[in-house]
Amino acid sequence: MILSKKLFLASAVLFVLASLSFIGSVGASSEMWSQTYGGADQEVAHSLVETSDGGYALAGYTNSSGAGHDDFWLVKTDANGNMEWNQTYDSWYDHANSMVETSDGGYAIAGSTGWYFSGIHDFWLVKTDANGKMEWNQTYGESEEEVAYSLVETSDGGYALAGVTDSFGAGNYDFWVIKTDINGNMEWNKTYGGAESDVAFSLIETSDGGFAIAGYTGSFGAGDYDFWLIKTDEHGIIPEFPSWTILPLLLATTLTVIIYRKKLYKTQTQQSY
Ligand SMILES: [Ca+2]
Ligand SMILES: [Ca+2]
Ligand SMILES: [Ca+2]
Ligand SMILES: [Ca+2]
Repeated sequence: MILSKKLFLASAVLFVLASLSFIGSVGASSEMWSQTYGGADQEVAHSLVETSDGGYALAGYTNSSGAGHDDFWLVKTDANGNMEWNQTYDSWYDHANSMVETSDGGYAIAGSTGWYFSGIHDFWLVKTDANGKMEWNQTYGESEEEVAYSLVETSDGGYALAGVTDSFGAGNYDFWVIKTDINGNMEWNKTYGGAESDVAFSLIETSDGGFAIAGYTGSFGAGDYDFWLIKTDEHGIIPEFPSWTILPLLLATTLTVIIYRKKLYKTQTQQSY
């Protein structure tokens, strides 16, 4: 009798625990969902942010909507992934690779625009308002391949983009970093690389106001491609041993040698008496 009572109690406890874990799992599953966005042709998302209103923004390209020939595609959803609006941006063949929600509540989207075949793209930067309406756009590049893979809004309100260039630098693809003002006007640009292929995929503004850029290098490292991380100052310059320190160091060394030799001569002269 006592045993069956204990069994009953144990079963009751187990039942309550099982029920609680079931309720818990139902609660957790309600947080999970999936959504698709697109038409009959190709849509590819390359960048995602959680927006300040608790929703999401996705950027990539679409072939189904817009002007055709691949357009930048920005999709804004609510917290459950329900599309609130979407916008396409067309220049030519346009692939968005990186997107940020900007401090004014809008969006900045970076990628490439150009002919379908690789080799003659340029960086393309599109700035929109909070509803995805284009405010301005800028292209950067020359006759060879340029593709932007990474974008940040900088602390001064401008933008920094990183990617690859074949028009400038040491040849055979180099890191290319562009710093712009708040309207996308280029303030400076820098290339980093050697004779082989060097491609930047990610850029951050560092806490000291400089930049760190990562990608792969075929020019340096242990062979084939290696991770490559570059740290620069706020102007994209890699700090080196400052050249102005060389002359004072040389003068100080020369003076020391002269004084030492004079002392030595004096000692030798005194000893000769
Ligand atoms: Ca599709
Ligand atoms: Ca297009
Ligand atoms: Ca180009
Ligand atoms: Ca190179």
